[in-house]
Amino acid sequence: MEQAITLTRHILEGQKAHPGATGEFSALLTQIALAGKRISFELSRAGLLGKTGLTGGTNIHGEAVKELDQISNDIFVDCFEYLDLVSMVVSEEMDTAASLKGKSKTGKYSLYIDPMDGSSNIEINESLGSIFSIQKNTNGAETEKDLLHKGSDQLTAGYLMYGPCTMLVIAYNNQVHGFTLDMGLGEFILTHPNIRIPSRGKIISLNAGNASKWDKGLQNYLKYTQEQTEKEKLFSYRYSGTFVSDFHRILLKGGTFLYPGEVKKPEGKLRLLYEVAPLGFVCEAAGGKASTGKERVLDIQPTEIHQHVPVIIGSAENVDEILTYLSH
Ligand code: AHM
Ligand code: MG
Repeated sequence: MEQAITLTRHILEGQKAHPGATGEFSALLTQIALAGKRISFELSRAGLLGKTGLTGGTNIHGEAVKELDQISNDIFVDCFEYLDLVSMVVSEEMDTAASLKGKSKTGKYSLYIDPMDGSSNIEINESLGSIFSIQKNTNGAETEKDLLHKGSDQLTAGYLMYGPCTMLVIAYNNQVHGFTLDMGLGEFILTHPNIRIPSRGKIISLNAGNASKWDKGLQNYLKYTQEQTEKEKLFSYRYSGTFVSDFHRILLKGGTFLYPGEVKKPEGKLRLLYEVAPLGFVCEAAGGKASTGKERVLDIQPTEIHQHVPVIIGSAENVDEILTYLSH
């Protein structure tokens, strides 16, 4: 353990390597880590304290809000409220962007979060996640329109994964690093430095129950993977229903995660600003690809904060292969 690189040490060393650094980036990452520790703690007791149920409310997407959706959202807001660095927060659990400019008007950054990803898995004690993205406010951030930045402009993005261990995966400067929470020390330890996604992989992660509603080309791709699997075991299907966990498996093992649009609902289910763009940023920084089927995820100019987009994300060769199947 003596040689362990904690997140704090990693951040401070990064700061030293950039003499002009203001310490702001370090402060932002420290608060993300704090939010992750607090949510992880809440999750570890939720089953015992009977906090796995619904609040009775519905979010902007028409989904029933779980108690832990609300708790995690409040934790993120609380961790950034007093910092004076983040001026606006966009969250899956808040209908409109929240302004954190109560104390001063200096917030230079905006935060985008899916505070509890995979919340339908809460009551079965399945792996869950939180997704985050931070953008620099180029022209101030007064209105929701000012928050509609392309994914390629993200300063940093990543996720927390609450599995058997809690992990923090962060992408910035074209690098991806993974940290594992040591519960005893209360510190994230660098366990996965410089993650690179395999250029090709066997895993396919999708909800096959929706296949009859997809584009014909994608149905043909699914058929092809089934035939190949029968013949040569070229593919293997894995799906947990938590985007973070399904993506994490792809990041480490290679393959593709898909949540396509349907012919009658082409925009798909997942949200651009706080689900698809952040994980797209992580994937590209690790050497992979993220596409909607029509364009690179990070090139999309958002038109509204809760926008949905289809996604095909993972190993570059797998994503390219899927794109050749799609009808345009
Ligand atoms: P959530 O953020 O409200 O939990 O919803 C997003 C989740 C993703 O984590 C997951 O990939 C997807 O919804 C699963 O959807 P489905 O049950 O339709 O397969
Ligand atoms: Mg989600």
